Amino acid sequence: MSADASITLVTLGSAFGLRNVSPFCLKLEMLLTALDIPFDVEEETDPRKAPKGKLPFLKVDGQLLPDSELITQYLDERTQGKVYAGLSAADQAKGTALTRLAEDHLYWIMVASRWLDDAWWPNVVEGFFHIAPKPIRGIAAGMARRAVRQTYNGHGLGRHSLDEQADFARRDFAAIEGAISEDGFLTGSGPNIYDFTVAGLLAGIYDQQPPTWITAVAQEYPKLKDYAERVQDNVGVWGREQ
Ligand SMILES: N[C@@H](CCC(=O)N[C@@H](CS)C(=O)NCC(=O)O)C(=O)O
Repeated sequence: MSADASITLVTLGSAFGLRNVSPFCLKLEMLLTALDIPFDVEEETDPRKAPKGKLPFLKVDGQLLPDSELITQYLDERTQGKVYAGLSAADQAKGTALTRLAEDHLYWIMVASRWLDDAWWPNVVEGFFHIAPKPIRGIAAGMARRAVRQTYNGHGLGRHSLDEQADFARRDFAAIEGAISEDGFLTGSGPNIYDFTVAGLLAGIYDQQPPTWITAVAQEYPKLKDYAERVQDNVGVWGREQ
């Protein structure tokens, strides 16, 4: 793929007051913008149409690249190392650990706070399934909800009480807060891929409308909200509807 190949980012659309409802999609939108790479955005409501059944994916001159982390590696190669430029081995180790915390742990608690709370569930049906024909909307939504519950239980988090899940989230938030440097970012004096990952997730947690229970837990960490705002402001890409 040539370095000037045209790029389309295929993302989930808007829902819950969020312009970009997926943290993985928002991360790549931030990264492409920060790298100054021109790109188009295409919305896809059905992740099953993605090469690995998850969004985002990238279209590069007709070729489909799945997975935000693999896409990040591709963008690093395409820009001759700009994604990780200036980051020491220690920075990258810290960033990778925080990425795993955000994407493989905290993300799932956020998903559960949307999908598995009976009081919030109607927002998911409205936000994600409004395009399904009315007669099958409830069935399609119910099947997807069962799959999320199964995944959450398989992860292990779903086997804990709500109070315990909230405390897991608190420890994640506290870890991120403790990782923010004096310069206001995770590593270095400006935002980079690791900030896009973490702040992209926090943006959805703070700005989702109506708030879920994890939003209330996150409000206990005002410095994190400031951090998420700082990253979005710095790159000029916001998760919420402006
Ligand atoms: N590891 C993937 C995760 C992407 C992901 O989980 N995307 C969600 C939307 S936020 C999705 O497509 N879920 C659909 C499904 O799991 O069926 C990445 O980094 O791109």
